[in-house]
Amino acid sequence: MRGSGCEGGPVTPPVVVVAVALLRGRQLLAARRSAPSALAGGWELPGGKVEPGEREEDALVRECVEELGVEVRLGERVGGDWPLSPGRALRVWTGSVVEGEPAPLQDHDELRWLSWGDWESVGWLPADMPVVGRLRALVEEG
Ligand code: 9L3
Ligand code: MG
Repeated sequence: MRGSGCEGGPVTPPVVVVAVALLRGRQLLAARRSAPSALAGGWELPGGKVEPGEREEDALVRECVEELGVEVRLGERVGGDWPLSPGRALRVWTGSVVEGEPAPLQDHDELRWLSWGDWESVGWLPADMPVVGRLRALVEEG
């Protein structure tokens, strides 16, 4: 019965982290983490943990207000569950800024709109790297 969820022991629900690939034409917004120290200096697609009872898309819109100070409109999902660490999955949407100019308000110390040719020019966090690859294919398809 191992892994079937029938052992009766404590079950840790999988943690979902949501992130957004903000696009402006073919430019992609990359955010450099300043915290926690283990991730500092790594570049990511902005986002964060979904709170209990919160819809994933709502969490992502909230994270963009908190971290970047902008209102975003979400587009399509990019892939399915991207592995993050044991028990945690990353779910990604495309999006665009509908109000405001992104600023590094929380957990980031730099933001960069990467031109199409520069998408691989930053040191993406390991979890985000394959997402960026898939996203390029999606954007290229139009
Ligand atoms: N994470 C990885 N890639 C991303 C995001 C938004 C988050 N694009 C990882 C970093 C943290 C965890 O997920 O270990 C939770 O993210 P946050 O709530 O600290 O932003
Ligand atoms: Mg975050």
